[in-house]
Amino acid sequence: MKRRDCLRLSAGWIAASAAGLALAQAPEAPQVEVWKDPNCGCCNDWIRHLQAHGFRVRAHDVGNTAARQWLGMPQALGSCHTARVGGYVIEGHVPASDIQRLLRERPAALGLAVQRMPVGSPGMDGPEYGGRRDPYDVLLVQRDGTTRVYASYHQTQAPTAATPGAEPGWADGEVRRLDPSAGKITLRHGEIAEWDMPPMTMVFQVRDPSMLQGLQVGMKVRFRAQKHQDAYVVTEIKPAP
Ligand SMILES: [Cu+2]
Repeated sequence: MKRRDCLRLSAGWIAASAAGLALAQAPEAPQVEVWKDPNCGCCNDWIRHLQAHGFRVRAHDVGNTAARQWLGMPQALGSCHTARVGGYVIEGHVPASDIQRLLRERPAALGLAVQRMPVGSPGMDGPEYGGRRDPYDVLLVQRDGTTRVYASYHQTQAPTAATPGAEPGWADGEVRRLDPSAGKITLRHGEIAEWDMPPMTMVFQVRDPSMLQGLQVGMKVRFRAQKHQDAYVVTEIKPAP
């Protein structure tokens, strides 16, 4: 329901249901202060995304229009939540990895913004959206309101691996471990461009344990996966041709 609230918020900024929120994280992690509507489900999902990436979050459930204004973020770049971390202002569903990069590189800027609420951005992703991923940009915003593109996501349906004969949307991998009782598979995979993920071996959930039937360790496979709140779920898998 939370995500549907989001869509309602985007249509008319109408609040729907309340959602709880865990705030405890490791004390050494950077703290993010977030201003948002108490009923914003996708704001809470974005906060969980930040927490999963090691940020501590302190939320103010007072709406974000006033905060956006006094923090100097242009209203035209507005989204459902406004945040402050390490002296920078963050507007909207900015990926945690871009905030980490911002804090590492520390450019002269006001902060980062993702305008409106693109489906497929962190907190606006997952099965509730049917795996839809709209293109969006993360903008680096200067104090005078000018912007430049800091990162782009989902701009093309580019092949996910540089392997000859690669299929758009499919990643190449090799089965390293099968765990049907837990519904998990460990895959060594090639680059997954749409997640900006280098080749690595990682554990995936599978949509349905029956998908693991017929697979063997060492087998080369092609698979599709979806990101759902920082977990990766394999939705389709087949032997590589
Ligand atoms: Cu939102």
